[in-house]
Amino acid sequence: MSEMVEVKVPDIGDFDSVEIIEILVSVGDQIAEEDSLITVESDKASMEIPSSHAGTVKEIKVAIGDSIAEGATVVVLEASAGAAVVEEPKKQEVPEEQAEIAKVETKPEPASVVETAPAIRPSPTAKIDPVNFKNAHASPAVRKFARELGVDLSKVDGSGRSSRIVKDDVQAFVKRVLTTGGGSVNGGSALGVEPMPEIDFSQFGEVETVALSKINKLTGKFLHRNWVTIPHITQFDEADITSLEAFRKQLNKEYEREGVKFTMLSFIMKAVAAGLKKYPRFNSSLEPSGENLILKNYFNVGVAVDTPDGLVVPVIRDVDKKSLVEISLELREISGKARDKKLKPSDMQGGSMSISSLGGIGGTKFTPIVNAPEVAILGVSKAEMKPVWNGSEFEPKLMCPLCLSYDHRVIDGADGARFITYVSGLLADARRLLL
Ligand code: CAO
Repeated sequence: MSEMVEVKVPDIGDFDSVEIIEILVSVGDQIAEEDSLITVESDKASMEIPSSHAGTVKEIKVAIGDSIAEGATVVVLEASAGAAVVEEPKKQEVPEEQAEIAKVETKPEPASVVETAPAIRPSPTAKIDPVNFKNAHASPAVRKFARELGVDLSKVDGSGRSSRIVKDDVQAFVKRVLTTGGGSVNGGSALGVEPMPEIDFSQFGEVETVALSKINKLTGKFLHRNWVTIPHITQFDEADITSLEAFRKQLNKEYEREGVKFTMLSFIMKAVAAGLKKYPRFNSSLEPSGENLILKNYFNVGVAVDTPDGLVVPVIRDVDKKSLVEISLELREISGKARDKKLKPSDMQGGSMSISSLGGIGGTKFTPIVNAPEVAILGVSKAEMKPVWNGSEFEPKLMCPLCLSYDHRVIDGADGARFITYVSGLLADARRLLL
């Protein structure tokens, strides 16, 4: 007759208690002796607690976040017939991070961790950076799983506690790569480029290491993805905003007492919303399968805001329906929220197209990166007085540089030129913005 066995935490070395960060089995699972049950983490290392018996999991006695010590019951098993019932748990060595990686391999690891990956290897040139892989926040079981699939864990976003990478994250990453045709499950190495060398810059002079902010790291990943996966074109133009600037100044005087300040950006947002109405492909997203285009009937404009922690892009909704006063007030409110770190994730979702305005800072032109899943972004640089030929003489005009980057899979060059010409035409004749 089968017997119920309580599997307990073995001797875990120097630790009084360790925290459970992952539960690797479910009630009803059939497990073999030595199969991992949970992952625990100390301040030095993470390790898996194996089962002392084979059998069926009947009850799980612990939860993620529990602190447990030697002798605590982890699961209750119905031991398989004939399985030896061992009363004393086996001693579990606490591995260092390096040892932990080696331990999960079934055969000795060669110099580069990538060489053991057998399953999905879409690119023969694909390489996993062993240092980044080692530093990823994931349990040994997840590392093993990732290595089997050839996934570079440093490219995977973790959804577990403290951004820990769990098995589902690895599966979602592989699925995404396969459906978007990203080429390689270990990211940009499908491009066949060499990894960046690690250089000790202190050999050249004094240096300081500064941690990137969370926003820096997140935007860095998204921008990198968008830069390498979207075929970008940037189309330039200059809008004559001479009369618009005069109108803006007049409005600012009129609305001073009401506390409303109009910047050029509010007008540009209105012009972009009008451009999206006229050229609906600019207000779309490409399905990840590449089969369909999703056209949107809302006109929400994202605005890149420079904050001390990095770049964020809050979205102002229904710009087509809002007045310039409403847009100006909302722009001030949302950029203030961005700088005070008060934006919610939903404030940054649902954009039709984004605007990145560096007009208040300077520079003549730049090539903004499309904020996917949007398909276009308008860059705005600093307006300058320039002599413009009117057919008989040069006239001084305030010219505002516009830089339209778009996804060439969705938008043809001719439409890119039409869109930017339309937007700069609207800005040149402010009355048309009211239409
Ligand atoms: N040409 C000339 N002057 C301009 C201008 C332009 N295109 N755009 C703005 N200005 C002026 C404004 O009128 C204002 O001057 P006054 O005070 O005399 O009226 C001044 O520059 C400062 O404007 P602002 O930058 O504070 O306000 P804004 O509405 O133009 O922009 C915001 C708001 C949030 C977009 C901006 O503050 C910001 O963060 N910009 C940086 C965005 C960024 O980092 N983009 C790069 C992303 S990488 O693609």
